[in-house]
Amino acid sequence: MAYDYSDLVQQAQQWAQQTVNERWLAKTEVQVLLSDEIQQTQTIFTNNEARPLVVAFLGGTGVGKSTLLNRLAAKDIAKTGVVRPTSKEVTLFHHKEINISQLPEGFPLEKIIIAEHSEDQNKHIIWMDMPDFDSTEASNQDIVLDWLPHIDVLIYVVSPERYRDNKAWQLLLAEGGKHAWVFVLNQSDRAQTEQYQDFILQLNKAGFDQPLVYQSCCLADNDEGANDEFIALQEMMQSLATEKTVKQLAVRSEKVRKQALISALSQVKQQIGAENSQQNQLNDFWQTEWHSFERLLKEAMVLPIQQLAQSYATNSSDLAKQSTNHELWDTWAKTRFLDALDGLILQADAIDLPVNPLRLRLDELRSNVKQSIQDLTLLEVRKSLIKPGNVLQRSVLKIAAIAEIILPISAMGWVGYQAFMHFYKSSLMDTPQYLGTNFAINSVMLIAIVWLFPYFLQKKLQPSLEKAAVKGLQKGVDKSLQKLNLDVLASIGDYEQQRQIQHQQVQQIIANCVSESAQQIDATESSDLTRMLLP
Ligand SMILES: Nc1nc2c(ncn2[C@@H]2O[C@H](COP(=O)(O)OP(=O)(O)O)[C@@H](O)[C@H]2O)c(=O)[nH]1
Ligand SMILES: [Mg+2]
Repeated sequence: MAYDYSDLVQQAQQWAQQTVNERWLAKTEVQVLLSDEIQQTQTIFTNNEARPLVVAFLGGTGVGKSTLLNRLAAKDIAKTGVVRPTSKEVTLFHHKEINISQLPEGFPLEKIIIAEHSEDQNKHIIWMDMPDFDSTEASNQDIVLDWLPHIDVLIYVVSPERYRDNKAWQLLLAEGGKHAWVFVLNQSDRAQTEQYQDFILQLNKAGFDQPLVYQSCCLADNDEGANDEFIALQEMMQSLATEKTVKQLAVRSEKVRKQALISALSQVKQQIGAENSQQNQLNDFWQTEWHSFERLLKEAMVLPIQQLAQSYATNSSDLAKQSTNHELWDTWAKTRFLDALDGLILQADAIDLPVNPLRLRLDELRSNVKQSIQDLTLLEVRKSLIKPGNVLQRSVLKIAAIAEIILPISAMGWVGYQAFMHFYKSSLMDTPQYLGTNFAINSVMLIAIVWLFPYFLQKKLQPSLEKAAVKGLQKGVDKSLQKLNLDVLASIGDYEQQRQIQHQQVQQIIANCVSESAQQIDATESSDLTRMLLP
């Protein structure tokens, strides 16, 4: 599907606005898409299909543009003069049946003179006289530039002395491809053959292989018979002013303008950085940055972790309050982390990536770091304080607790049984007697040992709360650092993904600009027309 130029401009500008809003690019970086030249999409005619050919005299001050238009009109419609700058306004000379319905917005009406005629031979042409392009008044140049997109054929008028060194020549070099050009060496009464030949040579150099160059002399009394091809120029333009030419030129100009849009878009596109993903490069860089940060931080955290563990162990209410005097994520840690992030941003800048959206994503992250570290470490401390020690420690403790009850009871039972049995047996035989002092001492010792052993075990194996808190804190710090690292990697991933999307979007608009089958100018059909165009 072929898009209209105005649609494409709209697409491009919408995209530009969005990239600015999302901080991918600065306003100044998309400025080229907002230039007058790109933005100019209106036409001066309501019906573009059957519009007349717009032909304008362009050139430096005093070369005779206004004189030429007056000669064409056979009356003084455009102001002429010898004082610089002469013409400050645009003069339009057109058939009364042509309806110039809507002049583009912002065109200063007081700078437009419109003269109508009823001559049929000029029915399909709007002739225009432009303000002097090299005049000292800057507004003159603006007017010319504003009108340029509405003009099909530029008649570049020069005088024998000056045809290369003025601003109009610069315009020809810069905008040559966008228009059809016809050249007039006016004031031929004062020209030398060499000047005419040199002018053609210069045009060859500018890219016109066979430029259409007419000489003219506008003196009322051309006594010396100076070269004057003005009538020929007029007739050539009249024969060319067909619907087909207008259409061909319009198609060509649209194509050229689309090309300009493509180059503006490509220029802006470069500002979004390399087309292929830079994620791996950023990730790698971040990993090295992260490793040194992590090592440094872990070394620096040994002491605060111990202090914090102590305070948790001695005063467990600190855990509930969520606040202690010891901060793990202190200003020092925060500054080191910000340094690491800044390093990443600098790296992105070094490989020509737009840094603002990356900074935006990282900013979001850095504001949450403290809270997230605090939450995670607190959770881990609680977990490890609830279940202090390791599995072996905890199972031995359990066994010891059971043994503390079972062992003394069994020992006492056994001692009681022995004492009873001995007393019973001896009473059956002769006189009942006790087991004696040795047995009593041994029994007391046995009971004491089986009672004390589990107690001792429990006492010794009881895990220290402080150690448990240290373990919890370390685990919490490890986990939150791991999470932090992953968060940064995710930010990089998201940034790169969005950057790729920006590329795809602008690439799509560029693809839309490539018009499918722009009508070519048929060279055999109109050689004059092809001579007017830069290849
Ligand atoms: N000798 C000579 N003077 C001319 C010719 N055409 C125009 N002039 C004079 O050049 C001066 C500037 O002409 P003008 O049409 O105002 O130039 P513009 O600034 O290009 O519009 C006027 O004094 C004209 O009379 C010409 O063919 N020969
Ligand atoms: Mg003038």
